[in-house]
Amino acid sequence: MTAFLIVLVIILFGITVLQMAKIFGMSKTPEQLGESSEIASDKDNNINGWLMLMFVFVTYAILIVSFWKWGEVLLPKAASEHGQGIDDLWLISMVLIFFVGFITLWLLSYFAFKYRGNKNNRALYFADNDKLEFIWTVIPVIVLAGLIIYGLFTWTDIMNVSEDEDPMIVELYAYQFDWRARYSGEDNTLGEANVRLIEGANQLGVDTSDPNAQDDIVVNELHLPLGRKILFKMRSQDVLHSAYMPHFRAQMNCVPGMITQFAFTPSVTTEQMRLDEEVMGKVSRINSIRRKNSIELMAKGEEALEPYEFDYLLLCNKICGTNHYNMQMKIIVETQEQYDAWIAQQATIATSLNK
Ligand SMILES: [Cu+2]
Repeated sequence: MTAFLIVLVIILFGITVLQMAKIFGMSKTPEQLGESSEIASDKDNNINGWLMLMFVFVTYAILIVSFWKWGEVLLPKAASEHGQGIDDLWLISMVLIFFVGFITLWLLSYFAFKYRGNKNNRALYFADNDKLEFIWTVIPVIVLAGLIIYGLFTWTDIMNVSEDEDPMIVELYAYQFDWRARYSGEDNTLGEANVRLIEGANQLGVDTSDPNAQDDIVVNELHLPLGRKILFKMRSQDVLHSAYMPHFRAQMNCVPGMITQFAFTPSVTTEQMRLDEEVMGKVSRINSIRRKNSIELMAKGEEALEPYEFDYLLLCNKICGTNHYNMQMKIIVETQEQYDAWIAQQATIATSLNK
């Protein structure tokens, strides 16, 4: 250890000496210095100036190409009532960011180019300008305050669930690495549950003696009736997960030991979404990739891929372990009648666990 420290001190001392030599060199007058390769010549300044200008155009070009080439992978229209609010907020923020970014990037690069070093130019001594500083402080303050206030209003609007809306209560249960949904049944009240009660078929640890739990229904495919407000109660069995339903613009963390919630009203059925032009375009692009891969697979004697059909998904958006990427559950939005017919066929806790 001592030897290491001594070596370290010697190295640091060497660096100090080198740095000091450099500083003394820089403090020499031009006459003492003569022509030195350490000092930028007008040729160097020209090259750097033009590079700065090219940088801004290359950045703009990359931006345009990215939008043109990958714009189609963005999410389709929102499938929930509050979704439009999120999309508007997103759009306004992005337009502002791109507008300001576009201008500031241009100013930065263009000024670096315009005022590139030149032996015949002298720098202007410019202390400050109160008016200019006032303008560039006040404008961002107003814009940011407006954005934040608008965002807060949108957030409270989405997160406040009033009793009169009479939301349907559904539990989303996350575990490594899958989801289960628990419908609260006729009474619209979930029975008590605790991970300590997990045993055998009682995968979610539902308290089977709780009267409220008797009509609860546990499923691995989420069906939602169109136009009905759903209040999701999230639980996690093991680690942090995040219930992410991108088409509904909804996301909430699932935290072990506590219940979090998020509510939304589905506004587009799965059938309707499949007929949406944008979604149909995505599906056909995905299927053309799958067809190409299928040809390769069949050449190797393997099975071809099934054609893809659009479905809403519940995904996990917290890196929760090795199979996180595949932690998903299908969501089907359907009419009230279709939903009623489906739920009537599902087994309640009373029939499946308390036989
Ligand atoms: Cu997860």
